[in-house]
Amino acid sequence: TKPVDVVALTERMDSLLQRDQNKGYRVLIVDDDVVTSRYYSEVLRNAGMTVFLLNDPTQILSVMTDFRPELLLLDIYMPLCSGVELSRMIRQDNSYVDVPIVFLSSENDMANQLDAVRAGADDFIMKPVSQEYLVSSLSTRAERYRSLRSLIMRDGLTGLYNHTAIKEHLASEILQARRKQAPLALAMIDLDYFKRVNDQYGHATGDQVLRTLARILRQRLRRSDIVGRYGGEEFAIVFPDTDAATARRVLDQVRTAFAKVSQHAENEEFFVTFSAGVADLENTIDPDALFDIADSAMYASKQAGRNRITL
Ligand code: GH3
Ligand code: MG
Ligand code: MG
Ligand code: MG
Repeated sequence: TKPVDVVALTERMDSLLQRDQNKGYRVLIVDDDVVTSRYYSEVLRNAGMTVFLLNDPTQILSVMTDFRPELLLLDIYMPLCSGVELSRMIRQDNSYVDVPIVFLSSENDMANQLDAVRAGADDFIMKPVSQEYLVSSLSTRAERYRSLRSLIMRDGLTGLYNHTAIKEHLASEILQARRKQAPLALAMIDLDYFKRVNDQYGHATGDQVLRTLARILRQRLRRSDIVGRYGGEEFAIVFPDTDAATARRVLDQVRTAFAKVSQHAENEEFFVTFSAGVADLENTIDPDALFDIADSAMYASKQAGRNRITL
């Protein structure tokens, strides 16, 4: 074996770390002071973060839905709504109970700092603050949030979004679609005769088939399409900016490709298909109802003989 080139390795690690530095953490700054907030947002941008600067705190909820911040940097004193009130309001929303909230303020009254912490803030940074301190303390929190989130929102077997995550995404995508007057489609997928796969080739082989389908979905769909494992051998896909007919066409190519994949168990080769149902906002704007409609369409595909997609 060749000796390890430590210098080259270190250099490669350095450049990797550099490139991944602050991995574009999405930071939402809410501050009524245009000048200072612009300064802080530049500091964070220069450190590689993605910053949304909001000077009007009353817009916060819709900005959060669209921008999905991984950290909030709040000012305390704002004319329309104080940072403490904002923090309290954000913490009431189930989707944001764990997003890090950091106050940046020249407030040095202990009682007010305490108020902020009681309202759910994770940290309180006093102005003026050094760039290095601000950047490191925010990126540490954003990073921890991102990795916790991915543990909570991802399915362990396939790496796709899990049931909770896909439902959350659907709800927020529906809101966005309505605001943009854009279409949106939802597909439900269920593998055909999957019990037989497990019975004939074993559970581990069944799991391998699930991972293969997950990979093909990721490869063939757009990055903006949101793919999740809804349950055991059921998958759900949210197609933003797409109507049901288009989603069906795209998914039909996936169906054809997947049916051709040669699956393996020991020395045996076999093939697996799936059935799917597609619904869009023409039918309903309620997330649960949309799931039900897509599910009924999927069931119709089963009834009609499987390996097909119903609209
Ligand atoms: P149908 O075409 O009607 O869908 O037939 P089916 O056999 O797929 O029936 P059904 O959807 O009711 O069966 C689901 C089966 O999927 C039951 C279970 O054995 C299997 N399954 C569910 N989750 C997993 C999993 O995580 N791993 C594996 N290997 N199998 C799973
Ligand atoms: Mg202010
Ligand atoms: Mg099933
Ligand atoms: Mg099935």
